[in-house]
Amino acid sequence: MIGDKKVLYSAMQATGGLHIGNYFGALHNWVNLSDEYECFFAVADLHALTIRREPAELRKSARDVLMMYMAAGLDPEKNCLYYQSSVPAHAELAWIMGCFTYLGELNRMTQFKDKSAKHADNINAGLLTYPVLMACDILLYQADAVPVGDDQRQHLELTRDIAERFNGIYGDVFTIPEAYIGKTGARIMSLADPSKKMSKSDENQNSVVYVLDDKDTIIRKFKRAITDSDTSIVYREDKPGIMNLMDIYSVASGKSIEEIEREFDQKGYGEFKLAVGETVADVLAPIRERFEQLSKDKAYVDSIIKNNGEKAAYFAEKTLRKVQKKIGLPERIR
Ligand code: ATP
Ligand code: LTN
Repeated sequence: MIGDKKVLYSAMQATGGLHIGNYFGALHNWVNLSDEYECFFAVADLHALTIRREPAELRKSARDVLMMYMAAGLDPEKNCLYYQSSVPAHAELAWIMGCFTYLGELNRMTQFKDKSAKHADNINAGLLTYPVLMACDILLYQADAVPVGDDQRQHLELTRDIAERFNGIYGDVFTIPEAYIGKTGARIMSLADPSKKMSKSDENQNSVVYVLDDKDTIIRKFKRAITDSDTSIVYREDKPGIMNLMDIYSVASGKSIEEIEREFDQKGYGEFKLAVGETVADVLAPIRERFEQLSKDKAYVDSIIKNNGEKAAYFAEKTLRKVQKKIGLPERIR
């Protein structure tokens, strides 16, 4: 708790532009929850290092993600929007908590297995210890709730296990966090292959709709989305492409799946895809506009990065000191 509010924490990696999976699966929920909680939203730039990056590109991605948080409606005066790398406590606690995490646990993580297969030439230790750093992000702020997409569920379970293990030895040091996973939009699939999640790193860029894509591009991508040889718009397991489009339409329009089935009864895929494209484009247009305005205001964004980085560090340091004391490390000299 901070004051009388529960704490909410989440982050996104600084890897390229955000797509509608990131937006509808995560960011959109953050905005809806932000009044209720004391919120910390980080740009996970240390996590982004697990994949080799051009320095200029990493710098740009990190800033773009932070501006996207603001453009999507998170007020930086009320929510702590900051760079993970601005707060050294993340990396320090990660070393300590790594000593409370088993190799077997890390080896089991599906994201580790997927990313190792994808980047077989660079299976670095960071890729394996990634969930430990993520756990520390969350635990440093004593977070109660962590809104993420479905793919992060396993990492959240590991976070709880590590925290409970630590608390079991040293007493109640950490709050045990709960994952918050939205009902719709938690798993947006690729438009080219509905068996895979939509991902920035997908080679086929037509399968990914970015928050900053313009209206024509968005509509074109939806028109090309893979469906099936049937014609009816119904939500059924054997129609994964249509299910995905219905999920996207539902979360973008606020309509239920039943309402959508009724709306498109007797109508064809062409009409449906156009409606999905237009609705998504309309939701994203104001975000794009605000993003463009923020891109021009360098001094303002710089001041947010600095002030919020300091605010985050204040809370994170408190937890880190407590942990150091509990485990028997000496008092810090500075
Ligand atoms: P990549 O696509 O390169 O694997 P990513 O987009 O999964 O990266 P992050 O930027 O770290 O990685 O994800 C940020 C948030 O977006 C997380 O909460 C994650 O669960 C959510 N998310 C990512 N992809 C999707 C998706 N396809 N559907 C729903 N939520 C998603
Ligand atoms: N691994 C997460 C990003 C992330 C995160 C976090 C999410 C890093 N630290 C802390 C929630 C809480 C991902 O979405 N790929």
